[in-house]
Amino acid sequence: MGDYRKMWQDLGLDMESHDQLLEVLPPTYHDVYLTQENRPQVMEYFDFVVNEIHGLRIEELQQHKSAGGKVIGTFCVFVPEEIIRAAGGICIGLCSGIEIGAGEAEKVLPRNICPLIKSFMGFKLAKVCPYFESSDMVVGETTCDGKKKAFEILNDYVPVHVMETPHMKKDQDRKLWEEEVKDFARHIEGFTGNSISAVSLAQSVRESNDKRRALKRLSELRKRDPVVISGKDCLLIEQIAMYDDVARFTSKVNELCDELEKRLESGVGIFPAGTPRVIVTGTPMAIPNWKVPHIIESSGAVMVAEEMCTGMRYFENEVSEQGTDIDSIINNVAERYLGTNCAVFTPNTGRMERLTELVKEYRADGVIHCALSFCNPYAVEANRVEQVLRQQGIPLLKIETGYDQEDAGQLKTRVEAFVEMIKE
Ligand code: BJ8
Repeated sequence: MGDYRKMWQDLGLDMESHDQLLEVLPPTYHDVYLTQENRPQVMEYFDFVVNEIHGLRIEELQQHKSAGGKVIGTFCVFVPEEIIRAAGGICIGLCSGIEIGAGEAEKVLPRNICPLIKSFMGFKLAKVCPYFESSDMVVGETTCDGKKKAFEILNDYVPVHVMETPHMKKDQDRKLWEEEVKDFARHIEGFTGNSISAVSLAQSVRESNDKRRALKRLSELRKRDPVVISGKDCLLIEQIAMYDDVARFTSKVNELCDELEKRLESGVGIFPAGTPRVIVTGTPMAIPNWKVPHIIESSGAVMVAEEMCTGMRYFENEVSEQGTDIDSIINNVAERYLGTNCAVFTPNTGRMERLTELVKEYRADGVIHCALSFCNPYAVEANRVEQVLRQQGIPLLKIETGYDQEDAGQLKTRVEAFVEMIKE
């Protein structure tokens, strides 16, 4: 990575804490990613993006801001990125996948709270994230209680706009959500000073759909045996999707798929044929949370799909490209996002149905349900997942964990036992 110290200082980062963060990431990345054998060549691009995670992309954001553009940070796949880009903004998924600034966060939050929430508060209060410090505004949502209340506190440090997300999918919820998306569009127009036209929104919808289609194409390639790409690499790509330039990212994912298709023709796999295949479901795994995937893929199994927001929920559904007037395009956007099977919905039967379909489509031998500690929606919904999978005779392992490495040994023992069981 080049020398970006001046840029970080200008952003107001706490340089000492930031240096500590930068010392942790490269060895972890090396151990988890760069030790994999026979990786596709195009993964070099994604390695480069991670290497430059606080460098080049931040520089791009600063250039955008210098030209009068806005950067808008988000924490949930419910926030329609199309609308932000249609108003000339850049949408950045703020990561929150590492335990950092916990001491600072615990000054304003309870100790026992989901690590994702503690992480984003810690990032902001400890001033270690250049994405956060580049964000002119953050968009929150009323998905879970912890986030909803934490956004009130976050608003003391950065302007926060909160979208009210429904918790059911009845007709009145759809209407509420459509209105909420329209209100969001108005808010973004006011904030950026740019109006959203049918043309700009349609263009933005097409770009996001192209990105989704590229990720879907990659996902389809994972159905084969032997698998052509590791689940860890796919998770990384899904994490990078949240903050990279949309057109560049899409073209790199398609380039990767071209390479993988050639590998398929010549029968080259990344794991031997017959390696036990698992689907991971649960809370999102924000960058650099690779703990459980790394354990899975170093315990004799391969992840073939992620039924989570850093996974299929991010790219499975497209926005309909049928409408031509602004109202119908916004309604199409709202409709697409309401298809997200987040555990904050009740009931959330769509998730169970999709999960069992995925097990068949991806010929999975088992499912690993992974919830972040203190995440009530997913921890409680694990019961419904278990019930449905048991009825269908699909093996399940349930894990609850945080961002620290203290339980890594114990988790590895449990995952290894599960892999042995599904092998039989
Ligand atoms: S659409 S999964 S990205 S809300 S892990 S903060 S739920 S206590 S992240 Fe999520 Fe949107 Fe749903 Fe997806 Fe709360 Fe649970 Fe923490 Fe969570």
